[in-house]
Amino acid sequence: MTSSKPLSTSSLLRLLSLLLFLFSANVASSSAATDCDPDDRAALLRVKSQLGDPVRLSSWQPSTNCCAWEPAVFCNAEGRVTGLALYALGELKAPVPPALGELTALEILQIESVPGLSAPIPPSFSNLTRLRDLDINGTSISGPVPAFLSCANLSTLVIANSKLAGPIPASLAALPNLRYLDLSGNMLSGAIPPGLLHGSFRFLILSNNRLTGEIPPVDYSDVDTVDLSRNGLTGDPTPFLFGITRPAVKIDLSWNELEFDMTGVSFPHHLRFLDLSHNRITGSVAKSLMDVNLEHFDVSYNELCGEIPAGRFMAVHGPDCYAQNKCLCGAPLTPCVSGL
Ligand SMILES: *[C@@H]1O[C@H](CO)[C@@H](O)[C@H](O)[C@H]1NC(C)=O
Ligand SMILES: *[C@@H]1O[C@H](CO)[C@@H](O)[C@H](O)[C@H]1NC(C)=O
Ligand SMILES: CC(=O)N[C@H]1CO[C@H](CO)[C@@H](O)[C@@H]1O
Repeated sequence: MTSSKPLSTSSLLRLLSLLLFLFSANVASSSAATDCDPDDRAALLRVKSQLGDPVRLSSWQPSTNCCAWEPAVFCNAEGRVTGLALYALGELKAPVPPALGELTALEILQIESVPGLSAPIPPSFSNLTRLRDLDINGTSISGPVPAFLSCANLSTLVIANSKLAGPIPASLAALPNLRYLDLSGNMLSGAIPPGLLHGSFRFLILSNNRLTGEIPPVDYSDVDTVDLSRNGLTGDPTPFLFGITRPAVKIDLSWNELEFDMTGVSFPHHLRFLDLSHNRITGSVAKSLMDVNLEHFDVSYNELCGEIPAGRFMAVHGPDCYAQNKCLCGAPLTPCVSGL
């Protein structure tokens, strides 16, 4: 009998890619022949104790090789812990263990479906300078998206001096290697810190939280996916959408409280996925969308009005993309009344 939720398909895929990455990067450790680093073992035992000694971590015993502990510790050839996946830990009630920040060789940290895990992300995480992938999903962690995940001071500087060319150097962030940040399905609140999308980010997923405030503008980033859906974000995100030099391929801002006039917005041609549904967008559907080859497009549940632009890539979008707006007309909806 277990009270743990089964992992979602996406979680399983992420876990599989984690295993593949760690396996291919560190074949030497696959036999778990290397004994683990004593400091890392001590840190892991503190993590276990800070979690309240869950039964699921019963293989985590002193004087055993921590590289073989389940679930799921991964080491490199030197026995340093480079990956940790904590999931399905059963019923526990504990804050995020600060001792995780002592695992300074960590490259991938994944915590999934641990609803009893609460409290803010501890400041000790700023010591995880080698972290490439931070994935905390389906927990009760609260508080802000930590400022140490961004390089706020530098982005302020870049915005102030628009002559400065090139991406924000990620080396100035506390976690310069961070590329994949998924903090979806938690209880994070407050505003998204400015400078969060620094040079090395590829994926930023903050969906299903309680984030508020405006989406901060971005000057330079190589991000592929931005999913900020299902929060309470407000304001006009268009400076954000177009600040990105190499525009994100997937942008999901659905289920927020965004308010802007879409009429003159020029959407980047690289977009493949754009979901702006369930917001408070006004004006008419932007003509620039005719030139964007979107595989997924949704502006339903907004306050748009007027004739839907026709031609080029617009033809593939069905009526559902436009449902529940103020007064949209034209294909694929009903023809506009002449004189409108
Ligand atoms: C980071 O690690 C150093 C050295 O172990 C420690 O002194 C410091 O308190 C840690 N920082 C945080 C924020 O925990
Ligand atoms: C960023 O700016 C704040 C206040 O403006 C300052 O206290 C802090 O030390 C700065 N951080 C860095 C890393 O420069
Ligand atoms: C990527 C991923 O695993 N996302 C999941 C995060 O948690 C929410 C709800 O807790 C799921 O719906 C997502 O699929």
